[in-house]
Amino acid sequence: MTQASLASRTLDAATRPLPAVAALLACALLTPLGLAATAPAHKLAPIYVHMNGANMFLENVVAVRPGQDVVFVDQDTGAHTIVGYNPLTGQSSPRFEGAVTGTPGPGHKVSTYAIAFSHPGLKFYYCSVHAELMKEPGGRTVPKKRPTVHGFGDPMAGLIIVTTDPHLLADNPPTTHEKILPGYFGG
Ligand SMILES: [Cu+2]
Repeated sequence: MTQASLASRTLDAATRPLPAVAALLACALLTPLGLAATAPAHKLAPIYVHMNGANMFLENVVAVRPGQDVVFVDQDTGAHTIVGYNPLTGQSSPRFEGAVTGTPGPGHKVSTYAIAFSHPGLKFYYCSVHAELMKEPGGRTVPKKRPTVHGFGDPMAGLIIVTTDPHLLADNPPTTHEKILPGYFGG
Protein backbone atom coordinates (compact mmCIF):
# COMPACT_ATOMS: atom_id res chain seq x y z
CA MET A 1 0.00 0.00 0.00
CA THR A 2 1.37 3.43 -0.94
CA GLN A 3 1.61 6.19 1.60
CA ALA A 4 -0.99 8.22 -0.33
CA SER A 5 -3.53 5.38 -0.31
CA LEU A 6 -2.83 4.73 3.36
CA ALA A 7 -3.49 8.40 4.13
CA SER A 8 -6.67 8.32 2.08
CA ARG A 9 -7.90 5.17 3.84
CA THR A 10 -7.14 6.63 7.25
CA LEU A 11 -8.99 9.82 6.35
CA ASP A 12 -11.88 7.80 4.97
CA ALA A 13 -12.16 5.72 8.15
CA ALA A 14 -12.01 8.82 10.30
CA THR A 15 -14.72 10.74 8.45
CA ARG A 16 -17.09 7.92 7.50
CA PRO A 17 -19.51 8.07 10.46
CA LEU A 18 -19.86 11.85 10.27
CA PRO A 19 -22.58 12.19 7.59
CA ALA A 20 -24.88 9.88 9.58
CA VAL A 21 -24.18 11.70 12.82
CA ALA A 22 -24.81 15.02 11.06
CA ALA A 23 -28.09 13.64 9.68
CA LEU A 24 -29.21 12.55 13.14
CA LEU A 25 -28.25 15.90 14.64
CA ALA A 26 -30.13 17.73 11.89
CA CYS A 27 -33.12 15.52 12.56
CA ALA A 28 -33.01 16.19 16.28
CA LEU A 29 -32.81 19.93 15.67
CA LEU A 30 -35.43 20.18 12.95
CA THR A 31 -38.04 17.70 14.20
CA PRO A 32 -40.56 19.24 16.60
CA LEU A 33 -40.59 17.64 20.05
CA GLY A 34 -42.96 14.70 20.38
CA LEU A 35 -43.21 14.13 16.66
CA ALA A 36 -40.01 12.13 16.23
CA ALA A 37 -41.34 8.90 17.74
CA THR A 38 -44.37 8.63 15.47
CA ALA A 39 -43.71 10.47 12.22
CA PRO A 40 -40.19 11.25 11.00
CA ALA A 41 -40.36 14.66 9.32
CA HIS A 42 -37.97 13.56 6.59
CA LYS A 43 -36.51 10.36 5.24
CA LEU A 44 -33.42 9.12 7.07
CA ALA A 45 -30.65 7.27 5.31
CA PRO A 46 -31.05 3.51 5.79
CA ILE A 47 -28.98 1.36 8.10
CA TYR A 48 -27.34 -1.58 6.31
CA VAL A 49 -26.80 -5.12 7.61
CA HIS A 50 -24.43 -7.18 5.48
CA MET A 51 -24.09 -10.87 4.76
CA ASN A 52 -20.69 -11.57 3.28
CA GLY A 53 -19.35 -14.82 4.56
CA ALA A 54 -19.38 -17.38 7.37
CA ASN A 55 -23.21 -17.55 7.32
CA MET A 56 -23.75 -14.68 9.70
CA PHE A 57 -25.16 -11.16 9.78
CA LEU A 58 -22.05 -9.01 10.01
CA GLU A 59 -23.68 -6.23 12.05
CA ASN A 60 -25.90 -8.47 14.16
CA VAL A 61 -27.17 -5.72 16.47
CA VAL A 62 -28.22 -2.36 15.02
CA ALA A 63 -30.34 0.56 16.25
CA VAL A 64 -32.73 2.52 14.03
CA ARG A 65 -35.39 5.17 14.46
CA PRO A 66 -39.08 4.36 13.92
CA GLY A 67 -39.72 4.53 10.19
CA GLN A 68 -36.04 4.23 9.26
CA ASP A 69 -35.23 1.47 6.78
CA VAL A 70 -32.98 -1.45 7.66
CA VAL A 71 -31.57 -2.83 4.41
CA PHE A 72 -30.15 -6.35 4.41
CA VAL A 73 -27.46 -6.70 1.73
CA ASP A 74 -26.39 -10.15 0.55
CA GLN A 75 -22.76 -9.95 -0.56
CA ASP A 76 -22.47 -13.67 0.04
CA THR A 77 -22.43 -16.37 -2.63
CA GLY A 78 -25.28 -18.11 -0.79
CA ALA A 79 -28.97 -17.29 -0.28
CA HIS A 80 -30.37 -16.32 3.13
CA THR A 81 -33.68 -15.53 4.78
CA ILE A 82 -34.44 -12.84 7.35
CA VAL A 83 -37.32 -13.94 9.58
CA GLY A 84 -38.56 -12.09 12.65
CA TYR A 85 -39.54 -14.10 15.73
CA ASN A 86 -40.79 -13.52 19.24
CA PRO A 87 -38.41 -15.05 21.86
CA LEU A 88 -41.24 -15.29 24.41
CA THR A 89 -43.72 -17.18 22.22
CA GLY A 90 -41.44 -18.69 19.56
CA GLN A 91 -43.82 -17.40 16.88
CA SER A 92 -42.44 -16.16 13.56
CA SER A 93 -43.54 -12.78 12.26
CA PRO A 94 -45.85 -12.80 9.20
CA ARG A 95 -44.66 -9.28 8.27
CA PHE A 96 -40.93 -9.44 9.01
CA GLU A 97 -40.06 -12.18 6.55
CA GLY A 98 -37.55 -11.59 3.79
CA ALA A 99 -35.26 -13.54 1.49
CA VAL A 100 -32.14 -12.61 -0.44
CA THR A 101 -30.25 -14.45 -3.14
CA GLY A 102 -26.50 -14.93 -3.41
CA THR A 103 -24.18 -13.27 -5.92
CA PRO A 104 -21.08 -14.56 -7.75
CA GLY A 105 -19.06 -11.49 -6.68
CA PRO A 106 -18.16 -7.87 -7.47
CA GLY A 107 -19.80 -6.45 -10.61
CA HIS A 108 -22.93 -8.59 -10.21
CA LYS A 109 -26.29 -7.41 -8.93
CA VAL A 110 -26.58 -7.57 -5.15
CA SER A 111 -29.81 -8.82 -3.59
CA THR A 112 -31.36 -6.75 -0.79
CA TYR A 113 -34.38 -6.82 1.53
CA ALA A 114 -35.66 -3.69 3.32
CA ILE A 115 -37.98 -3.25 6.29
CA ALA A 116 -38.94 -0.44 8.68
CA PHE A 117 -40.85 -0.48 11.98
CA SER A 118 -43.35 2.11 13.20
CA HIS A 119 -42.84 1.80 16.95
CA PRO A 120 -39.89 1.45 19.35
CA GLY A 121 -39.09 -2.11 20.39
CA LEU A 122 -36.80 -5.11 19.99
CA LYS A 123 -37.02 -6.96 16.68
CA PHE A 124 -35.29 -10.34 16.81
CA TYR A 125 -34.65 -12.21 13.55
CA TYR A 126 -32.77 -15.23 12.21
CA CYS A 127 -31.92 -16.95 8.92
CA SER A 128 -34.04 -20.08 8.63
CA VAL A 129 -31.56 -21.64 6.17
CA HIS A 130 -28.60 -21.54 8.57
CA ALA A 131 -30.23 -21.41 12.01
CA GLU A 132 -33.24 -22.97 13.70
CA LEU A 133 -35.41 -21.81 16.57
CA MET A 134 -35.33 -23.94 19.72
CA LYS A 135 -37.11 -23.55 23.03
CA GLU A 136 -34.75 -23.51 25.99
CA PRO A 137 -35.67 -25.08 29.35
CA GLY A 138 -36.44 -21.61 30.79
CA GLY A 139 -39.12 -21.17 28.13
CA ARG A 140 -37.29 -18.66 25.93
CA THR A 141 -36.99 -19.40 22.21
CA VAL A 142 -33.52 -18.82 20.75
CA PRO A 143 -31.87 -19.42 17.38
CA LYS A 144 -29.21 -22.15 17.23
CA LYS A 145 -26.77 -22.88 14.44
CA ARG A 146 -27.95 -25.76 12.27
CA PRO A 147 -25.47 -28.59 12.89
CA THR A 148 -24.80 -29.09 9.17
CA VAL A 149 -24.01 -25.43 8.48
CA HIS A 150 -20.49 -24.13 7.92
CA GLY A 151 -19.25 -21.00 9.65
CA PHE A 152 -18.41 -19.87 13.14
CA GLY A 153 -20.22 -21.22 16.19
CA ASP A 154 -22.71 -18.37 16.33
CA PRO A 155 -26.18 -18.90 14.89
CA MET A 156 -27.11 -16.70 11.92
CA ALA A 157 -29.36 -14.27 13.75
CA GLY A 158 -29.60 -10.66 14.87
CA LEU A 159 -31.49 -7.91 16.62
CA ILE A 160 -32.86 -4.56 15.46
CA ILE A 161 -33.41 -2.04 18.26
CA VAL A 162 -36.06 0.47 17.20
CA THR A 163 -35.48 3.54 19.34
CA THR A 164 -35.19 7.32 19.49
CA ASP A 165 -32.37 7.14 22.07
CA PRO A 166 -29.40 9.02 20.55
CA HIS A 167 -26.87 6.97 22.54
CA LEU A 168 -28.14 3.66 21.16
CA LEU A 169 -28.35 5.11 17.65
CA ALA A 170 -24.74 6.32 17.90
CA ASP A 171 -23.50 2.80 18.72
CA ASN A 172 -24.02 1.39 15.22
CA PRO A 173 -20.83 0.07 13.61
CA PRO A 174 -19.45 2.32 10.81
CA THR A 175 -20.21 -0.36 8.18
CA THR A 176 -23.96 0.12 8.73
CA HIS A 177 -23.66 3.38 6.76
CA GLU A 178 -22.36 1.73 3.57
CA LYS A 179 -24.57 -0.15 1.17
CA ILE A 180 -21.78 -2.31 -0.23
CA LEU A 181 -18.65 -3.22 1.66
CA PRO A 182 -15.63 -2.92 -0.63
CA GLY A 183 -13.26 -5.70 -1.45
CA TYR A 184 -14.91 -8.79 -0.03
CA PHE A 185 -17.54 -11.27 -1.15
CA GLY A 186 -17.83 -14.26 1.10
CA GLY A 187 -18.71 -17.86 0.49
CU1 LIG B 1 -28.35 -17.78 6.08
